[in-house]
Amino acid sequence: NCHLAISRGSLIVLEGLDRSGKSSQCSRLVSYLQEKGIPVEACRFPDRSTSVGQMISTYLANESELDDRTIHLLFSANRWEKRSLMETKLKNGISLIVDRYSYSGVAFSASKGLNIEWCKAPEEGLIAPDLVIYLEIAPEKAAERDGYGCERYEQLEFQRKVAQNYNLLRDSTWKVIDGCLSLETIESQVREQALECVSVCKKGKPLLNMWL
Ligand code: NYM
Ligand code: MG
Repeated sequence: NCHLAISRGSLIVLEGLDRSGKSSQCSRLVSYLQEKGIPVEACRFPDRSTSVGQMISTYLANESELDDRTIHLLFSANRWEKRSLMETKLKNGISLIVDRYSYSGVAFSASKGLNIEWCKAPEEGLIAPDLVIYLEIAPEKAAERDGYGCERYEQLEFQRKVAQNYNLLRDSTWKVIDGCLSLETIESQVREQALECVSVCKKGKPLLNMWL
């Protein structure tokens, strides 16, 4: 029979502290892959467009108070509500470039003193990224960039703890890039990692679930 298998897309996540440069690199990478004719879409967490996302956004703006575990589970639910759509896209050959994922979920919540294993538990069963690009920047350096906004968590002391928790989460899917390099240098390193990842996934690397 004539079965044309579509090679799957890659799940590529960018992580890092606030002001580490993730969002700019995500959009640059998406444009680059598009220019190369690779089917790709951008997404980000929190996805503030859903009703769960609006609760998160209100909380981040300090316009509501939520118990630490409650907001943790809302961030997780915000990924769960996108899981099946993400799987469909990946299986249809579309690569996803994601600005923050479960690592943000765990690193930020654990910085409030929640147990890290407890934080990881609700992420279990989400799609595991094929590649995590971590833009590493000293919290002090990030704080020098334009200052922080007025959202919750955007404070130097807190970001120091987040950096320590990110360190505990590093695994074999992570590629760490020095976030203090020029935008262009970072961009070319991101491109190189992403192209390699896309080609490995195309060759049939299986889609797996968290945690790995
Ligand atoms: N954040 C993000 C969490 O605390 N948990 C999560 O699961 C995710 C995805 O939200 N300071 C935090 C990290 C950021 C804040 O994200 C808003 P952004 O990328 O600045 O919109
Ligand atoms: Mg932010």
